[in-house]
Amino acid sequence: MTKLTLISHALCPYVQRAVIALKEKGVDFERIDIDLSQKPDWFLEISPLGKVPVLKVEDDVIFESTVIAEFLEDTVAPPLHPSDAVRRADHRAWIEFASVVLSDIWGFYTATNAETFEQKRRDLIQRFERLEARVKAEPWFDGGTFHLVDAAFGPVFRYFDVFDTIEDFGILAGKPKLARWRKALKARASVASAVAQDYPARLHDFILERHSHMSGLLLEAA
Ligand SMILES: N[C@@H](CCC(=O)N[C@@H](CS)C(=O)NCC(=O)O)C(=O)O
Repeated sequence: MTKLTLISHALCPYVQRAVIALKEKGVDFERIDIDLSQKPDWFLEISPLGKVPVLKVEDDVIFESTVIAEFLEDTVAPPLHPSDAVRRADHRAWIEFASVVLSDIWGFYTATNAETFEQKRRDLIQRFERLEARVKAEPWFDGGTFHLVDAAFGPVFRYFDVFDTIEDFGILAGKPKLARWRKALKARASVASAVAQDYPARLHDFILERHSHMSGLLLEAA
């Protein structure tokens, strides 16, 4: 058996993608969470960009969540990409879209003033309108089969479980397919177990530490 070790962080959405893919493929792996504010020397030595996730395959190192997922796709059944080349390319493109949404979400909760916060909120509304037009949500992105693209969006919707406890920001409102898909993702074992039980409390603390506009809203809601 090849020994797989995933170098991770408790909150990282990109780590979650890799964890979901590993779990969907039923692969045994060891997870090591590190403190990204104090990166260990051994981690900096093996991670060219200083980022998680990193997958160690025995003594080899694979970095970048998308590349890790593609490596698993190349090496372990069942396939989580469509067999048709055009559909597969489409799924890969929407995984890129998920990365842009994650970056928008970061901009949203770290915005330091109300104007930027509102602009980021509007950007997110537009992104999710685009997504609503594409997904099938029956119950997954492209119908009845769970794919890697679903793994990429699980961590996206998880943010909103925490944001919703602060305020309804109206970002996902009026998007019935996204609501259906979000519910299915939340209930999927691989997605649910990609983070620890204390994830919501940790994300609350992480947002508070940003001293952002959302930190203020969180304090008001508490
Ligand atoms: N493009 C990378 C993004 C990974 C990423 O941004 N990881 C963050 C945590 S969520 C990180 O390690 N940040 C540490 C840093 O940038 O110093 C991927 O898909 O794996």
